Amino acid sequence: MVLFIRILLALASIGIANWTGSLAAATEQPPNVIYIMADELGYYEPAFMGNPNIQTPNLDRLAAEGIIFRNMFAGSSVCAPTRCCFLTGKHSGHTSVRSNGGGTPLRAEEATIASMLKQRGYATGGYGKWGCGGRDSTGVPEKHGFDEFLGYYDQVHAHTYYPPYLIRNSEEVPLTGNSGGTQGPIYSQYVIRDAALKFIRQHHQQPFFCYMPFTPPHGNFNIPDSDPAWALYKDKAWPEDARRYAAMVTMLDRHVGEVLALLQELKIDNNTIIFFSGDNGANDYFKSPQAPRGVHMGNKNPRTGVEFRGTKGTLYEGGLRVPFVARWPGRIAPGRTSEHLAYFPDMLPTIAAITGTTAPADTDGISILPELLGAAATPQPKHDYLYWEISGWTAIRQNNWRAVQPNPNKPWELYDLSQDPSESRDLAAAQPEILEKLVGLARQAHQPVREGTFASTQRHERDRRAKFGKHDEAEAVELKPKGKAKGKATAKDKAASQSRIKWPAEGALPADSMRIVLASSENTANGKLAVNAIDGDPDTLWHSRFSGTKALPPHDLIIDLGTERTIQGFIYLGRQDSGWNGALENIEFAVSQSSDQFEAALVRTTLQKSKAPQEIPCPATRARYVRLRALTEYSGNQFASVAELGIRGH
Ligand SMILES: [Ca+2]
Ligand SMILES: [Ca+2]
Repeated sequence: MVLFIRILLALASIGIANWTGSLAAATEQPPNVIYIMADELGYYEPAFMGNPNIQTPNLDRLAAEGIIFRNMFAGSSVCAPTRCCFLTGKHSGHTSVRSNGGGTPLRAEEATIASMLKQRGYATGGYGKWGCGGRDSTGVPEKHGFDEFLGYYDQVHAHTYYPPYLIRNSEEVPLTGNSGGTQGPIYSQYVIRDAALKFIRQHHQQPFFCYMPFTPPHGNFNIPDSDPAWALYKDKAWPEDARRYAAMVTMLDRHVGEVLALLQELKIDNNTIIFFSGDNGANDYFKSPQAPRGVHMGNKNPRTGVEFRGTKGTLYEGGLRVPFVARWPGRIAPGRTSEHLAYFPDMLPTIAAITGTTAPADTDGISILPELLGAAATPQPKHDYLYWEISGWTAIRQNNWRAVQPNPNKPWELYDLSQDPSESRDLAAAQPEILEKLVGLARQAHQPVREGTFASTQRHERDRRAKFGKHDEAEAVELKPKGKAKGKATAKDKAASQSRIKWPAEGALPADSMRIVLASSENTANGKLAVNAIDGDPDTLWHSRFSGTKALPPHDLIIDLGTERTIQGFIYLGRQDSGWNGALENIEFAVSQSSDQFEAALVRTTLQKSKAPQEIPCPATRARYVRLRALTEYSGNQFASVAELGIRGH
């Protein structure tokens, strides 16, 4: 009899495990999914990871009732890129948001966890820091599957907990009396937390996805003195910021507790899976000669003293390790830990498997559902490798081997993490074959970035000024580059160009029938947007990104002609001011019936160094989309700029 029951149990577990595509379909209602992501919480900072300084009783309970992943890695080591990996299921060699400028957009057509779940009828809400597209860009959350997103779209806006307003679905929600900075009457995290709880309450009778990329404990390190968490730390012998930071983590923990209590009150506890994680590696905050890895030591094991090398912003282990727990009563056995190597791109396929949804095909993640359920009958598939890139860094991990290149001009380093978890002994010279294999895989993993675009940056820049309470000022002095803005048309330039250039060019398709579908990058900081290349104004220009992380060639502009046309060529107008930065030299011109797949170029040519319009014919071809690819330019830099691009055809 006992044996019979064992067999039944085994069969049941096989059944569950094999249902990865239809786990949810087997239940009456697909499970709710909650993902809470703390901004900056380091690997060893929650108490359940051993931290002696910071109290996190609710997270400890979450961990005790669920599973801890001890080898969960962020998608990237800074805010915006890591969120893009999470939302799209892609690693950072394939994502559209690899710059951490604050508002770099997802492309219009990109699927996210939320847009995937919309197809399954989920209510979708997001509360906190978006970071994947400023207002009026192709990347805003409400165009990527979120019914509601309340919080900060741009990361600079999020650098105050007292903003004059938050954003809800691209509209401003005033926080009356706030004027940015470090104090004010309304603390934004309370507003964001309230909205998240309200969303869960409103949608608890239907399947919902609630994404909470909460901003604490990211700096500014501000928490109201009236918050109960402050009392726990205000008298500690740490610098004030370190005390504020600890209080912010404990406040965040309390907010997690409120979510747990609400699930119980609504009786949806058993049909809701909650994930909790950090967003990037620890930052050694508040370090000093006495505390070289920071006061709270997010990358130093408090029991053994073993350290992870690096911090947020680097691609050593310490830049990428995040605390991670998942809890799903009745499904995930309590009190487990996992050593499985996983990272943020895995979350989209995991949530697809949990909810019985079909994931988009072009992702890099592997569902961790087998590991979550712990069903021995279904082994957890493993990654061949995990890949990261950010700001010139590249890193790749395969099992225990890890190769890192801190920038393209430095040699690759190689570490055996099974012997050397702190990455202190470079084995590049001793193990050249292993290194060569990893570097080859890393090269294959990288694709040039293709960012989304802004229709206008006015409201986006306003949000960035709101950090200082200067949103209503026409221009924010703090955000402008010092000195004369390069590439900006002077009155003299303008008069000259207006007398010289006739635009639109004769025989070109009307500019208002065209639409930018993507730019590999655009320099939003001074308004050199991709839309400027087709706005009919010779005095406005598109420039590849040079503020913050410089974007490297090839630089692409892809344009939708609105309908299929017979394309006969294009007319390029270089920048009309006195500058030459980005003036195109070698280019390729390709056409396609789809916006994301182009055959071989119809034309490869060298443009002239000239301010005059240049006419480039191509064999007449039917297509709806065109792509201009800039390979080299005349200033000796690696930019691209275009004042106008006309398409010849009918
Ligand atoms: Ca962060
Ligand atoms: Ca223009």
